[in-house]
Amino acid sequence: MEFSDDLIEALKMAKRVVVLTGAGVSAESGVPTFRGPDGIWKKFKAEDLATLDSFMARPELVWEWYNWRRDLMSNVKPNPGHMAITEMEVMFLSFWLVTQNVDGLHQRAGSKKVLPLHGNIFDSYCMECGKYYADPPFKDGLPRCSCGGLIRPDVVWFGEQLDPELITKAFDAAEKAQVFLSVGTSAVVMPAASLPVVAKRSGAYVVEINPERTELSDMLDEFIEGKSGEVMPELVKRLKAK
Ligand code: BJW
Ligand code: ZN
Repeated sequence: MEFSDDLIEALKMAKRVVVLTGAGVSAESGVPTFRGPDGIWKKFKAEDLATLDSFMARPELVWEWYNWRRDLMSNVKPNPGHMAITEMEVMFLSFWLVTQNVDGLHQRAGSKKVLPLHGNIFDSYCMECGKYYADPPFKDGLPRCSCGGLIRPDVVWFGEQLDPELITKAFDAAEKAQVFLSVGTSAVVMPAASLPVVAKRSGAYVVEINPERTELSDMLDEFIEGKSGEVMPELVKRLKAK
C-alpha cells in the first residue's frame, strides 16, 4: 500500500496527533454500522431509536435493540484497525483517540488515551437517582432501579449534550493537532463531525480513511479509500519502517 510523502512526512514530524473513529472501525469485527446497508435493525434507523423520545415512548423496543447490540458487542474482538490505533498512541508526544463508538473495542485493544464521546453501551444508569449499573436488573421486561426508577443505557442520544469535559478535551486536541485522521465515520453526526473541520482550520494535515467518500472528503487534505483494518496496520508499519 502506497501512502503520500506528505502524509508520511507530516506524521514523522508530528508531536500532536488525533484519531477520530466511528462505527466503520468496528465493522471488520462484525459490529454493524449505523448508516450502511446492514445498519438497519428491524427496519429502524438509528435516528428512530437513539433518542430520549423513542425511549420514553417505547422503552421495551429500545432496550431490545440495546440488549441485542450489547450481546453482539460482547462476543466480538478488536480487529487489526483497533490494534494499529493502539500502537500509534505511543508513537507521538501527544495523542488522543476520539471515538464515537460505544462498543469498548478500542479500550479492549489497549488504547488508553480515549475520549468516548457517545458513552459506553455496557453501563446503564437510573434516570431518577443516577445510580450506575453494569448489569441492570430486568423486571417485567424493563430494567428498574432499587428506587423504582427506569434504567437507561449510558450512551448519548440525539438531542442530548455530550459530556462537557470530554467534548472540551476533544476540541482542544483537534485545535492543537498537527495530524488528524478521521477513520470509519460517515461524519454526519454533530458535534463529532466538526472535529476534522476544526483541525483543518487550525492547520492540521487532515486525512480521511474510509471505503466510501463522505461530505467531508473534499474539504480535507487526503482521502484514503480503504478499510480501517487494512489501511491502519499498513500505515503503522510504514511509520515504523523509518
Ligand atoms: C468503514 C468500514 C471499514 C464501513 N473501515 N470505514 C441539523 C444540523 C446539525 C446538527 C443537528 C441537526 N439536527 C440535529 C442535530 C444534532 C444531532 C445531529 O448531529 N444530527 C445529525 C444526524 C444531523 N446531534 C446531536 O443531537 C448530538 N447532541 C447535540 O448536538 O447536543 C447539542 C445540544 C445542545 C443543547 C441542548 C441539547 C443538545 C448528540 C449525538 C448523539 C449520537 N448518538 C449516536 C447513538 C449513540 C449510542 C448508541 O450507539 O446507541 O451515536 S447516533 C450514531 O451515529 C452513534 C454514532 O456514534 C454516530 C455516528 O455514526 P458513525 O460512527 O459515523 O457511523 P455510520 O454508520 O454513520 O458510518 C460508518 C462509516 O464507516 C461509513 O462512512 C462507512 O463507509 C464506513 N465504513 N466499513 C473503515 N471496514
Ligand atoms: Zn434509582
